[in-house]
Amino acid sequence: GRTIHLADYRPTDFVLERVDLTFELDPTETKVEARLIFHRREGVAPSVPLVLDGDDLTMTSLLFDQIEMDPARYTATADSLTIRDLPASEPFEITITTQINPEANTQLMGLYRSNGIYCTQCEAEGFRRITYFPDRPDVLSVYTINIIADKDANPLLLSNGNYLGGAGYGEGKHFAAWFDPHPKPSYLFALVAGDLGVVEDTFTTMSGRDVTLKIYVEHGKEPRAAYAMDALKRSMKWDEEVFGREYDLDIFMIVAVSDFNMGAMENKGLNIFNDKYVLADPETATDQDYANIEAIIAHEYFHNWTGNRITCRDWFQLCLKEGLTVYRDHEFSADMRSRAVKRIAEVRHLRSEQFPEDAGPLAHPVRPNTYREINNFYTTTVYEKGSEVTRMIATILGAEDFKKGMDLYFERHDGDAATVEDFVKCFEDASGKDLSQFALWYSQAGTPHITVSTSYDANAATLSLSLDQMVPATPGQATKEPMHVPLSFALLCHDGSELTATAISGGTVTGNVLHLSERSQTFVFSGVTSRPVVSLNRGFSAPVVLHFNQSNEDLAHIARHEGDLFSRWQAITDMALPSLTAAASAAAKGDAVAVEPSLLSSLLAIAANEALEPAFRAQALTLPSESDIARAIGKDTDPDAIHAGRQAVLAAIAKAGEAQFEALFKTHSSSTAFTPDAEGAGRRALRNAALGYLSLSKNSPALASEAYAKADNMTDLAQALTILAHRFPDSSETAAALANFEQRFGSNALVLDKWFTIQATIPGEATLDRIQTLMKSTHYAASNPNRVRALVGTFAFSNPTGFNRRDGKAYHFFASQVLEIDQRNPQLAARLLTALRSWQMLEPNRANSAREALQIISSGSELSNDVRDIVDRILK
Ligand code: B3K
Ligand code: ZN
Repeated sequence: GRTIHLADYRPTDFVLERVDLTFELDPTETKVEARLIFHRREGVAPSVPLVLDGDDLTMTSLLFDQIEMDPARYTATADSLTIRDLPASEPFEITITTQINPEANTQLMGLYRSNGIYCTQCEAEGFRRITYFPDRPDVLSVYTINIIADKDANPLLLSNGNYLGGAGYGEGKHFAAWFDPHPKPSYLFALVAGDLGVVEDTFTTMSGRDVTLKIYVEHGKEPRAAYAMDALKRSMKWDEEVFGREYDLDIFMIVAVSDFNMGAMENKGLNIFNDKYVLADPETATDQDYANIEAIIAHEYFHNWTGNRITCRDWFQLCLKEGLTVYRDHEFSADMRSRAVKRIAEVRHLRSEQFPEDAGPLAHPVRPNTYREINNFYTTTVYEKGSEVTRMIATILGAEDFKKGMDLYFERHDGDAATVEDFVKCFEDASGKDLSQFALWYSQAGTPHITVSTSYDANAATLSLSLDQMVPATPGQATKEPMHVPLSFALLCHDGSELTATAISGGTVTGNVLHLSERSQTFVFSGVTSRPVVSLNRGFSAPVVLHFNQSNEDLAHIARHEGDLFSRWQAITDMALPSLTAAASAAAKGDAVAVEPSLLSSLLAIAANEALEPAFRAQALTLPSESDIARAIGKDTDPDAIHAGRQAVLAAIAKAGEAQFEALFKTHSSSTAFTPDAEGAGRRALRNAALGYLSLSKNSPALASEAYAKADNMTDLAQALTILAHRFPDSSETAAALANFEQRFGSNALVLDKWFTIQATIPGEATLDRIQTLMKSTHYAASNPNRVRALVGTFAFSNPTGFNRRDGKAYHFFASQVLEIDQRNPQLAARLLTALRSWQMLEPNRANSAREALQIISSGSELSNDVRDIVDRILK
């Protein structure tokens, strides 16, 4: 694949006026007739040919204005169609017929068939696997779709927009026609056909229009779509209230399918979802599943405005729709649930997924400027860091001007294929602020590191806060400019109250936001009558790494008194990390592990504080992960030592808090009726955190085994099973529970995925064998992306000791899996491969083994463009 550059963008030579598609569906021989009306763009020379994208296509006919085209005038290959001698200015019609094989489409891009259901996935470049087309996001057109199929096998025929009508079509067939009045790019096209059950509802919009809502699922699973429907209605209402956005068609449909490369897809009026993010009931879904469903239903719905009505000019602008839409779904979940707890979860996720990406060989700007395979840029940098960048704009502008900027964006760019510059300009125009330095967040990769120090002058009653920023070099960007970093802060007095001080010099401070914009800056505050404790980057206002050596007393003070709950959690984390990294080096040397007493007391005080919500207390009790610790250590990491050290710290906490954990476990176990809301989820999280510690201090599977037996919802059941399997993998209790789980849920694919994941993440060397055995079980399905991710994916991403076993065998197993998966599904293979993105941080022996495994992949004979791109960048 060749490299595409942002700088090379230019509009198409031909304008696409209308699209008419007719599908004659057949499992292996589907016929697609595309009637496309074009005209030459003004100023384009008459000699310029029309070049359309294709991917693996077979053309069976080509008409020009309804008449068979002279073969001398065109060249068709599997991946392009070039047509010459076209009219200089008047519109013309091209009719292309292609034949495709949905059944054989294992890549799950374009039109494919899964479990008897025809469905499509066109973003980013899947439409070109259906027909030859100007398959790029800046080509907006109005579509009419006709679908012809076997009536018995496919009573349901769906596409975007509004239903026009349908009828019988002879020989057991029928047809349906759909029309989408909103011009859209090809990546938002969708088609679904098959036999599915449906849940129906209606939503009345703010202007009083009734919208029909339909969620299609496999027959028998309708009751499990109720929560998704509820989440959809709440999303529609929220987008009206918070962003003033109203839905724009008469019908909104969601279809759940079981083979899907990602979470879901925002096709206009016809979202297609991985069924994992639709189906839920208490017996089969965990609280995390419910939260994910709520967030992803919202995300895809919100795309209707941020993505569909306003789309991207080119794929470099992907963050324009993704970062913004993630920001919107984060805000939605924060409003539906606990804002602080949601923020903590977001930051944990950002640090564990995006920070490593930004610090390793796959680092790229939020808006990349080159790519070889666009599918590899649906990354946590584009999505999650993209969301953080939007959040910073809101922080810098304040709520009111941010809202004005969003309104202006919707007003100015509705119907456009826009750019990041267009977006930023709206906020500049709405606020009068200059965001040119801020815009570096889109173009400079790497997580800024900010070093902080304070000095207090009692005589002058001033506090100086010195900040230095450093953005590390990243691939292709050796040197960096200083960024505009908005840091929310508080100065806390002895009694915990907030001090209002005046910034007298050093830089701009607006409200409680300090604007760092130079490499080095010292802010001086006056009127500071006693030494305050500085709480910096409240609410995680900027996605940066802070180096701020605060004393344990100061951190404990923040943990006790901060009004911002996020910062209280952060203080606990900052106290814990030094203990955890010290524990890792002690474990490596075989020394005893010591735990800072102030950490224990702060942690247990928060856990016991009934004034705090249970979900927050559970977050505080969940220490930084092994990969967080590895990142804090930074180089030459030994996953076994990190694991052993962390376990020792957990054991010390478990011992110190045993009585308290017993009490917590009891109070929060009392059976109240299950509700999937944040409050119920919080109680279960605290209870299960306590259970984890108790199982450690008692060093026995008995409690978890009992909890497993008594569980009346999937959250408690899966947590109990996880504790059993991860802490007592060889116990008879664990074997019994795993067998019971398999027997109870063997026929439910989504629940069985949990069974695979729990086993794939058992720490230690032995897990590789277990995984290889599980792959041979009849439950394993290499063709199902969810199953592959549940077993191979979680092993590579979430099992540091198992995956990084000393002898390198797991890397080699992984390499063979990546090569094998690449044969059928390159996107899935490439995504899995990113699990090795931080290999250079490992101690030399493991790093060498990892490199060997990468070289094996790299020398694979038939690598996809997807895997080729990732392996080349990781090895570079
Ligand atoms: N826009 C899709 C992702 C498409 C991924 C293509 N490889 C889902 C989403 O972000 O909402
Ligand atoms: Zn999205």
